[in-house]
Amino acid sequence: MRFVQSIVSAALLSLAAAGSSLAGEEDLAALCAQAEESYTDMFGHPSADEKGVTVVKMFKYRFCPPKLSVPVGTTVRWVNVDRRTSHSIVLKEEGVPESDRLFPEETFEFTFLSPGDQTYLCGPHWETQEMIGMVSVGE
Ligand SMILES: [Cu+2]
Repeated sequence: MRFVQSIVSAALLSLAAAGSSLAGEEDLAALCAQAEESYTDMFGHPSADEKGVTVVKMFKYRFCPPKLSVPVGTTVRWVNVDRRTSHSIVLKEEGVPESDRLFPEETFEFTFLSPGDQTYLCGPHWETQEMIGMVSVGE
């Protein structure tokens, strides 16, 4: 688990650094709009239409949205809306194994039952591309 803890420390530092760049946030907003377009192309409806889950898209080495606030008991569905790249989900604080590689249009779900900020990573891209996200789980 020591390796996982050290990658999470690096992830948190990266997340803090990313949040300090306003230009970066504007770029991310544009990128996430593209991610939503890709989602609609793939599934025929907006991601907000999914029932019973909150969707996070994986697109061009980013999570969209990168930070999410949800109540306890929420199921998050990560969806790969890239055309070629595969991604994975590492939920280190939850102690679950890394997901399988998710190819385009594939999904992974997790239900958050404990409150707190849960940082997560894309296994193949967190280090090289800073592909890192957070779910803030409320009481
Ligand atoms: Cu990835």
